[in-house]
Amino acid sequence: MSDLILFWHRRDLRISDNMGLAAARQQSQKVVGVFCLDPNLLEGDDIAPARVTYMIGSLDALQQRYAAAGSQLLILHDRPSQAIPALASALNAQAVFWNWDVEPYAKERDEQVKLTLEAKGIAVQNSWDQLLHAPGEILTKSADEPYTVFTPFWKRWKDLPKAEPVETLKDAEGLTRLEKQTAQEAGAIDLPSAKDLGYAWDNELLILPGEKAAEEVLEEFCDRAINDYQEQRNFPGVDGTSKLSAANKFGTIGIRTVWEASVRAYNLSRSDETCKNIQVWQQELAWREFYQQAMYFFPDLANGPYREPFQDFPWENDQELFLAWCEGRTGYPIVDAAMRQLNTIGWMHNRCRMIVASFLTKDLLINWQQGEKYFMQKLYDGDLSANNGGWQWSASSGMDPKPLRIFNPASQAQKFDPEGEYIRQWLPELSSVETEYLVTGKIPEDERDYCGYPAPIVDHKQQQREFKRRYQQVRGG
Ligand code: FAD
Ligand code: FO1
Repeated sequence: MSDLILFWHRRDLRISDNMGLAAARQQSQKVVGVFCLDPNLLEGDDIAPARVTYMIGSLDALQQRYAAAGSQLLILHDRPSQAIPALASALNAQAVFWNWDVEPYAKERDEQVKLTLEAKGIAVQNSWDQLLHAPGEILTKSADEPYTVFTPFWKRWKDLPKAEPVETLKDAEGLTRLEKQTAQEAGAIDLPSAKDLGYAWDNELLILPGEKAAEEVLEEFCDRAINDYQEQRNFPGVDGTSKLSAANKFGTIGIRTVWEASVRAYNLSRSDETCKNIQVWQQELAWREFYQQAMYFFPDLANGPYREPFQDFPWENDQELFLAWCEGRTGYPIVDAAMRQLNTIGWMHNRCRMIVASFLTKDLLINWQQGEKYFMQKLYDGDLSANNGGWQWSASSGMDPKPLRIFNPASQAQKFDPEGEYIRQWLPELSSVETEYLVTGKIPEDERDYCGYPAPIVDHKQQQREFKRRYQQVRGG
């Protein structure tokens, strides 16, 4: 057996600050990367063209990084349980390394691959990489159980020491580079485009793919907006958030690097006010970890509501209303602007994700799982744990202790888009309508007709009452 180690990338599409890759590199000079285009994932019905485009662009960048480091990233296209062991055998590798993931599918896939490799006498080594604190590291003091409420989790999470970024292939000269023929014989293919995989996306992506671009976005955010984050993050018309979500999802940046940048900004800040702003951003990173540890310990979250009574909620599920929501034709300007943003750029501001999710569930009485799926079909940062967590929070079906939260679209717009800037940006047909009408949603009928904009498809007050009635019913109260 050779001293070659294969490193299998999945949602860690970078070389820097990669725990598993660093471990592989420590053990051998000969490290070759591999990514497996997985039909189980790519042929699912919850995939967004924008997300696959970001992923493929990041793989292209990663191949270049490997080449510059004197090694290479091989691409396979088959079921991992078959393709990874076959490649490891063909290359006579001594071991395959990868980073663990929290998702139910990942756990099952990885177990199969591990068993097949070990049956062939090929070693497996795994690391936690995508989280600052791995699942199980933070458990309740009283019962040693996973946290199901965010605030106490955050209190523990923020005070625990965090690992520094790890060095990986900085000194990579002299790594193995396989002959093209050897790689091909072992099953490697050229990287296809997202279009070749059936996911055409012609619009720009919110941020450029790849490791270098993610590092630049982080740096730019720390210079530009982190100091005002708390004040700015709620206004969808303001560029006040990091836009790092797809980079965090696909690991084009290491989470330790992200954390380190926020600590650097904190140490440079000159007022308590700025420190508070930065800590609010760090809290969002903790939400990401909270939802991931929840998915790890409660995989059933992926299949339905956390709160049992919600399994029998009498949803209306009117598909015409659902279609109007998807296409941004509800007659509620803030909701429609947000859905058009999602459909156009594959990203939606967090405030608006909460508004449209509340609207779908509490105004249209549609099962949140339909919204969850639609988001996954559109979001370039779509991530099972964060998306499911956000939807269960909005639908009041999740772990959140303050369950019944109903957003009034008009008050939300008045508060967070007071000049109607965001609404006008995404609903240009309403650009000449007075701000007052835009934010309250009460556009006079003749103006609506003139602009070709629909009347509200439901009455918020009435639907709110109806939702509450049904909610009491399932809770038996
Ligand atoms: P920033 O405000 O700069 O936050 C920094 C990072 O923290 C983000 O990049 C992200 O990785 C993480 N983060 C921020 N807020 C949350 C949160 N509430 N939960 C978990 N992680 C968070 N986020 C996703 O990454 N993927 C999703 O599929 C997703 N779906 C959502 C669905 C709903 C219904 C809701 C309410 C929220 C969802 N979020 C999701 C969370 C949040 O909206 C996005 O992470 C955020 O808008 C991304 O923009 P940003 O990178 O500029 O965030
Ligand atoms: N990971 C892979 O290893 N291969 C893929 O083909 C792949 C496609 C993909 C598409 C959309 C998406 O959101 C993620 C994708 N990922 C892919 C990453 C995926 O999140 C991880 O593999 C998880 O571990 C799966 O549970």
